[in-house]
Amino acid sequence: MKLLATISLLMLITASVTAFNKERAGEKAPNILFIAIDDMNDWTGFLGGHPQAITPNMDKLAAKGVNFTNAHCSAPGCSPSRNALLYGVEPFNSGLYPFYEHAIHEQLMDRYMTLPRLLKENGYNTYGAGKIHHGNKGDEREWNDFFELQNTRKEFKKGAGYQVGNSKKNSFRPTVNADEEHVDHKVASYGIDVLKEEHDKPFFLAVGLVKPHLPFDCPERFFNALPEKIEAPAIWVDDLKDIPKEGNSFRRAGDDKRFKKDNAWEDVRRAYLACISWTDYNIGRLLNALEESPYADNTIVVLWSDHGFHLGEKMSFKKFTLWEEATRVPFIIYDGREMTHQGGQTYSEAVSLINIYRTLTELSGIEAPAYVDGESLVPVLKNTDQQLVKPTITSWGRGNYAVRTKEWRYIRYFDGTEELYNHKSDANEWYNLVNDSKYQKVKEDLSALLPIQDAETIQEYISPWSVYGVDKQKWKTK
Ligand SMILES: [Ca+2]
Ligand SMILES: [Ca+2]
Repeated sequence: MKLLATISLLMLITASVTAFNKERAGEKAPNILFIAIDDMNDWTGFLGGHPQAITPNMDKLAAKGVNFTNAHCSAPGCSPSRNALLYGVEPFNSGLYPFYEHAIHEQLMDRYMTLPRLLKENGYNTYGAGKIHHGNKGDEREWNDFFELQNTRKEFKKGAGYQVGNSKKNSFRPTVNADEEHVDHKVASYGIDVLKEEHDKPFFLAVGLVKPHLPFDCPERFFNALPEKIEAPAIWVDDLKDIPKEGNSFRRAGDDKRFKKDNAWEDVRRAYLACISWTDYNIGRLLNALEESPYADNTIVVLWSDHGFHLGEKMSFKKFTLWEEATRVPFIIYDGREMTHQGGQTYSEAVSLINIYRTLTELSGIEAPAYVDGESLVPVLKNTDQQLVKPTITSWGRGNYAVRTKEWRYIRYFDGTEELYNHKSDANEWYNLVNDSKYQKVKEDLSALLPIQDAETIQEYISPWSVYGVDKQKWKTK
């Protein structure tokens, strides 16, 4: 019975996948420059998450586009975040909560239509480079051309700095290699080359940068450009006392302890800020190439990061939590045609990256498959007073959800424990208000926004290393 239901659902989806192949992007359809960033939190100039961040190029883009200052990922991990965004389905509807090996895409491609593939099948030439999906592999169903990275694990020569033992990943040292030898330089250069070509069809150019993901290494001048003293984020020692057991289990407490013992937090934060500046530098190269190209006035730029990052807040390092540090992301849309808005606007209502799919299909005049989650942000691009209809939800494992509004964050774990934070009075999410009787109505209203049903976790091809901080059984059960 269950199998039959699954088969008929698949047939329904397959039917809808083929139905809109008739649609074609017209000659006037805009080009799209899609910039994917890995692990960048709000430590940028245009989001103000760290006062010493140096990001002039992204700041410039934010100043002429719409800067979504309260944007959140569908999941605070590379693989589930990117699967949600590119397939257009929330983890609680797809069952794609954890990390997956590359082989999962074969079955997902049968089930869903990815955004690049939809564009390719509807009149776009699609070009990709670097980390778009989790993993760096191209697929000819999605891409006319894809620049796959070779030797991404190549060992760089390193300058002085902090490193955990011999760990290649937990390294926070500058490189002494030439810019051109770095992955993100190559990925951006590929994008620049595409922008220099003549295009007879609209193009979708996806550039996937791999920094500021660990290891936090990049050319030394980006380390040197930072002030001598790096400020710590706001951290309160008693913050954890009102957090339920499940929330605590997501934290990367061991890293925090190690960095404290090694007196290394400042070095770690400096290296992270340096890698953000290096990423910004490569984005600047790309945006300059766009400005100098014939496509400057007919290209939509979408810039996003797959999730945020803790750098000591809540005594945690990395991502994989349902708190603000891990879910908030840079997200900018700039429409070079200036048909939709005047530019230089901010949007401070909560918004999810799940909305990128429907936004880009609307802007390119192609119908999104009916099953695609989220809603188009085109009304917001036209008028930033516009309210969205759908809630902004982040999933981390089946049954664990956060919902963000302009004022609130509400978290509910699979065992029913909860957190509630008021962002007007408590931007650091220090004071869990869930047991305060004054806010029971708020809590109930927010709780009603969470998914009523959630898909079973797809068990095949789960990466063995996908379950950071989470008991593996919890991916399987509620
Ligand atoms: Ca990531
Ligand atoms: Ca607290």
